[in-house]
Amino acid sequence: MKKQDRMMLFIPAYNCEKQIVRVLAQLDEQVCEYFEEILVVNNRSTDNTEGAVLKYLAENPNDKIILVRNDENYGLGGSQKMAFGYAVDHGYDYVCMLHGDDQGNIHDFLPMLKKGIYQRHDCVLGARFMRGSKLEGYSLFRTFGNVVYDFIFAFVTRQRIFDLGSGLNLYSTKMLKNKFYQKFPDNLMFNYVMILASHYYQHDIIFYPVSWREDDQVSNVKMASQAVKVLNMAFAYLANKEVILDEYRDTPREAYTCKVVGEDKELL
Ligand SMILES: Nc1nc2c(ncn2[C@@H]2O[C@H](COP(=O)(O)OP(=O)(O)O)[C@@H](O)[C@H]2O)c(=O)[nH]1
Ligand SMILES: [Mg+2]
Repeated sequence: MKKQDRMMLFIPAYNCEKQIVRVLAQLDEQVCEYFEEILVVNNRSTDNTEGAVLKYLAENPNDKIILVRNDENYGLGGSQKMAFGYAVDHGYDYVCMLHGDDQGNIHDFLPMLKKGIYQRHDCVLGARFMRGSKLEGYSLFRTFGNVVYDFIFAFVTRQRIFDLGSGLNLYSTKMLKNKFYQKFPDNLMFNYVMILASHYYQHDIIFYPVSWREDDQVSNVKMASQAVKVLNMAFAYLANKEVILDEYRDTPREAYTCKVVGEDKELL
């Protein structure tokens, strides 16, 4: 008999005091059944994100949820590196990410988890631009821009791409163990380089349609400047695959660590 898969969820959170409680409210019994542990990763928010989580937990105790704070602001990519390292070190088989700003819904992944689809791939990437996806509050221009970029990355990586980086993904820790991602950008471009890396390292990725909404969230993606950078990255990789081994970070660091909020306990 196959042993039970050990799975954890992490929720990167940065300045989303209003949205994070709605994300926590998504974590009902049905969801918690799949995850042994749920790490809410406060990436040094400057608003009351942490207070909002603590208040929610005081009112709705859930002993699977642990609130941690990164030792520095690591960006979204850095927060993922921290959580990936944590998942590997703690013996998890899979690590799932759900953004803390309540644009996605973890319930979209439940049928996929139930069917065990993740067991046959290195990662399952939530896709906003695929048959079955649902978008709310996204302009036609933005959707079109994303689809064009998906095509460009598909051309570069010779596989179908339906999203360059949504906020709901699941990774097998087998693929993460060697830390191939360590020098990837610490910012929001982390996931774009992960797509290029899937080609370089021949990861088996699949896309799974999810819903995504934008209502009261503030996107930090600076669209125009990022769009150019991302394009450059894709074409640099097309020209020379070995660029994937380069240093992509502005501030290279040795380690990505965090502590449990309210305790001095080092978690990594
Ligand atoms: N922008 C940003 N987001 C972070 C950071 N650390 C964690 N996050 C979380 O990462 C998620 C994605 O960021 P967001 O700006 O909403 O990007 P987008 O939704 O992809 O347009 C949000 O849930 C943030 O709370 C960080 O340093 N910067
Ligand atoms: Mg967002």
